[in-house]
Amino acid sequence: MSEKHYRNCNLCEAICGIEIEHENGRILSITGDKLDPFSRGHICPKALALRDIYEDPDRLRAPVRKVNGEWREIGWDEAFDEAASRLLEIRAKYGNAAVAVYQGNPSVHNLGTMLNGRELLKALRTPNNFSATSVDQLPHHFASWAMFGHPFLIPIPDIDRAQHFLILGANPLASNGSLMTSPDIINRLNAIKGRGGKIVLIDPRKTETARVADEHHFIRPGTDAFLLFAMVNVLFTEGLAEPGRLSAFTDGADVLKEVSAWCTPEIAEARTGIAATEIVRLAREFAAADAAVCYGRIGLSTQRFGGICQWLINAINILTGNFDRPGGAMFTAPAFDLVRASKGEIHGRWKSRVRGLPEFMGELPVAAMAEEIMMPGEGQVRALVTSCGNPVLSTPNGGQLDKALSGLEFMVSIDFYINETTSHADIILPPATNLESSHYDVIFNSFAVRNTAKYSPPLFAKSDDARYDWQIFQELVHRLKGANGDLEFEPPEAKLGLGLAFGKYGLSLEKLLDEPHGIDLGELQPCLPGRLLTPEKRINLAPELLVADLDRLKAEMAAEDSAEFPFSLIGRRHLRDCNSWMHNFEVLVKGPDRCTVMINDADAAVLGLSNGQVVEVSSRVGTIELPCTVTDAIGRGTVSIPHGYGHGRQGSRAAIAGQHSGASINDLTDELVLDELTGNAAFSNVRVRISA
Ligand SMILES: Nc1nc2c(c(=O)[nH]1)N[C@H]1C(S)=C(S)[C@@H](COP(=O)(O)OP(=O)(O)OC[C@H]3O[C@@H](n4cnc5c(=O)[nH]c(N)nc54)[C@H](O)[C@@H]3O)O[C@H]1N2
Ligand SMILES: Nc1nc2c(c(=O)[nH]1)N[C@H]1C(S)=C(S)[C@@H](COP(=O)(O)OP(=O)(O)OC[C@H]3O[C@@H](n4cnc5c(=O)[nH]c(N)nc54)[C@H](O)[C@@H]3O)O[C@H]1N2
Ligand code: SF4
Ligand SMILES: [Mo]
Repeated sequence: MSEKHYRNCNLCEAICGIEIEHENGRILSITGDKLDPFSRGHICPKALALRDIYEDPDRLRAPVRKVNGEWREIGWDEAFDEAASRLLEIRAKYGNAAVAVYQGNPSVHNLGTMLNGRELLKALRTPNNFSATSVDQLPHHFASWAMFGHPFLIPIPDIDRAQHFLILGANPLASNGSLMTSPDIINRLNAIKGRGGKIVLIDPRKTETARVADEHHFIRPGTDAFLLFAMVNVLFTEGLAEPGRLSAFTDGADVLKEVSAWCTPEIAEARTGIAATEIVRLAREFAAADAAVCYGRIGLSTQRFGGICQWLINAINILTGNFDRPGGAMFTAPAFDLVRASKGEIHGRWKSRVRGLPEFMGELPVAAMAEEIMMPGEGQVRALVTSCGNPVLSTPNGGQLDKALSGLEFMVSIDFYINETTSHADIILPPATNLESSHYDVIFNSFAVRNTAKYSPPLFAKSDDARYDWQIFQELVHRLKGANGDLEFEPPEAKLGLGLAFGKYGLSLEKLLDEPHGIDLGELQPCLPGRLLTPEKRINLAPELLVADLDRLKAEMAAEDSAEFPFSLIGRRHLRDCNSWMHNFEVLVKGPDRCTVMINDADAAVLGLSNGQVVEVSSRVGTIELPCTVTDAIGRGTVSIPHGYGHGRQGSRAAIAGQHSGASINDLTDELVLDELTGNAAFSNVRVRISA
């Protein structure tokens, strides 16, 4: 007799509820859980790959150690002992800075690494702490910290009640939504239109999301800060800045008015390519809508002015009174709340050794990781611990990092794949898969368009000689601390249970276990000024650090187009990709080659390129070759390449991914070009040349 198991898919931020039918340890089917109050039965094709990950013969099931370039399976104790003793030895010889850490994206999709990952950082005491945050959402954290007093107080678009949705640099129809956990996004967007609302999209490419939008505007990559400033300018000059009840606890409107005066719609037109009259209309329509919300994601946070962009998006929502109200930008009230007390000063407490880039939230920008490994001198990184990541494919100038990693004295990776990064490790510690682990989404419930809660026990018991991520962390910490005696494991449920009990809804694991489809906790609720964590519980519309960054933006106005690299490169996501690590499953990679460079048909004609032709793309940093897709769905002068490909490198071990290797966009992206304020990588508007 087959049985049914319910859980959340943890592959992307949408946290869809899934129903898994299984019998005798075999998965028969994976479908959407119609009774999940949040996702209502929706899933995407990636959910099916949960089975493929579990069954994948290329997935590591036991620790491996590299001996003369060959991988050999070893026992767990030997692996832990060796990893910890090598790290301690290197730290004793060169100091704390010599051991660096990189934590990748799946860390935040994993209950164990989320609740137990910090202990490893504490035990290592290193200033060289890196993560995927600085190639992703760092500007959101920065703006939230500066304006609301906590990096995790990120406003979420209340799209279920919005009447006007202005989207910049996000493609939720491919990504399924980000910092806007919203399963079944297509129906949620269609519902906006169904109730007479409007969706406006600003994107250098006419994306999948453009198909559901009422309006799409091409924009020159990297210029959104000008557009947003001009919109703020229009709101002030036309008397549309009316924060309403927010005024009672908002400071800095005068300063913002003053510092936005220079950026007229005409100035913004010259930079963005969007007509001044259209910019004025965008601002007026936004202000006039019943409930409007402005939202900007990866395309905005991974550009040179990512911090300014996220600041101004918040400002536009606040100035028009569309903040902390239904249908606007709102804070969540998750059952397990990450936002409790103010974190105080979390910026610039230390700097990176080589380039002097500032720390934020205890991390340094990952764009500096390779140079910290390569540059000799005191404080040089000699050893690296990675978990859940593949920075060789996912961080700027990955080619340089690839070389840097081979110069390390020691590297240990916590990962179940030998990928382009972990192939450099001396030891790999593979955790059990998600289906063998329990799950509660502490992160994405904090960024969701609705408050819900769900706990899922493991589908299958892990084998006795497998380890969970959190056990791997605890084994390493135990040894790094030189603790005596046997290790007593503390499962993440301990912290989870406490957090739920102290949370707003007083939930418990027992209550959640009774509700396998999840519990609906309702729509987002207004909560200000109470939830603010700034010293006086007031919103700061004009934080000094952000205002000061304006000089850098103004200097940009004088910037000339590069004759050597005339094209502007941006990224893209496809529904069946998941960053760098889901290319080893036939269900997801079948069909036409997706790793192509998209180019506008008029540009292709000038260069004499035909669809499918292999072209060379070069930047200051490197050159790659890949086929081109000629299309009118991308603006002139802009080209687009997806990230996460480039599996042809030596050493990685994933048979199917190897047959769909593609090329890595991050062999072109530049580690020296970043948002200097926040330290986030600037993947949008990388200057490139295209040749046949
Ligand atoms: N040019 C360009 N580059 C980009 C982006 C872009 O838009 N353009 N996007 C950036 C963004 S937003 C992100 S988040 C990063 C992602 O970049 P990374 O976080 O560095 O890489 P991933 O591709 O997510 O790699 C995930 C690795 O984690 C492993 N893994 C999966 N689940 C688990 C688990 O439960 N436990 C453990 N221990 N390991 C696991 C997988 O096997 C895989 O090896 O890429 C960034 N890079
Ligand atoms: N299928 C799939 N889903 C995913 C992922 C995946 O790899 N595959 N990754 C997950 C992760 S880690 C993340 S962080 C989220 C990201 O979620 P999204 O932010 O929705 O990601 P993208 O689909 O890359 O959309 C970014 C959009 O920004 C546009 N853009 C690029 N540069 C600019 C610019 O300068 N200005 C403007 N206005 N737009 C610009 C691009 O054309 C693109 O359409 O997706 C998550 N979901
Ligand atoms: S959208 Fe797809 S990958 Fe994301 S949680 Fe849902 S089923 Fe999983
Ligand atoms: Mo991401």
